[in-house]
Amino acid sequence: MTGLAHIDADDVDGILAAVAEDGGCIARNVLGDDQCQALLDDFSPHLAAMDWGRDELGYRNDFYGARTKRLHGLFSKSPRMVEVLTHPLLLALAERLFVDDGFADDVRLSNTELMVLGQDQGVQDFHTDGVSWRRVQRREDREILISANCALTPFTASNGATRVVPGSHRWPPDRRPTDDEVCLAEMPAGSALIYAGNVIHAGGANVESDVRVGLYLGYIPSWLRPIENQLVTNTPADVLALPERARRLLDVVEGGFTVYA
Ligand SMILES: O=C(O)CCC(=O)C(=O)O
Ligand SMILES: [Fe+2]
Repeated sequence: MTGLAHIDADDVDGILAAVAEDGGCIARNVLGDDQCQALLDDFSPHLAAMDWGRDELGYRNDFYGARTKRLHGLFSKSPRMVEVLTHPLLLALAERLFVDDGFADDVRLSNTELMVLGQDQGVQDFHTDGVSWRRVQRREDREILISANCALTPFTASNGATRVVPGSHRWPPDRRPTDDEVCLAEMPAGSALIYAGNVIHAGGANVESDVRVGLYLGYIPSWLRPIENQLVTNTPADVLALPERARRLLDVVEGGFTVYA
């Protein structure tokens, strides 16, 4: 299995072609070193206050794993999140996939999640992220989700780089990958794994003492229900203070109902 293509973040056409062909690729230079560090600094007190294997509300989630920490409500935790949310590459990808041909009038964020893998976290079960809307996923003959997993620390073979199955976005629902069909999303900090909602993937295993930190953002057509309610996970005043484009991405639309989107 050849690896995922590595493509510069300003090559939107190249990234879209790789997503169409393989179901995903690595976008280079999405975030700068200073942005990665500032985001890590902003999130670190929240991570320090959490136990491994439990979410912020104290619940276990077997799908996530026992040696991971997952943070939500990221807009109240870091003022730098708005730059990532409105990153020109991520908006261009979502608009080209969902808006340009009239599939939707606009795009929305489904959720953001800080995905921290600690030492001894094992591999995650293979899945697609589009399965969150499995009835729509089955019905639509196209992607309904485009995701970015931004590396805030390097992703390596031994610290849990995401496992991706190129081409699986076009597989029948019951096909399972064999080991030789799996690629690792190894990348330096500042790169991002860009992947389709229908592509099979899973978090890798971390056998290192350092944590692996991925910042996930998923974008959907505006008529689909986001899986995170940003007005619940964040302090509402923080969301309302964001610029208009960002608020709209978070489904805060003045006088509007998403049903018209
Ligand atoms: O941690 C990762 O690299 C991927 C995690 C993932 O795919 C998920 O939780 O949906
Ligand atoms: Fe996933």
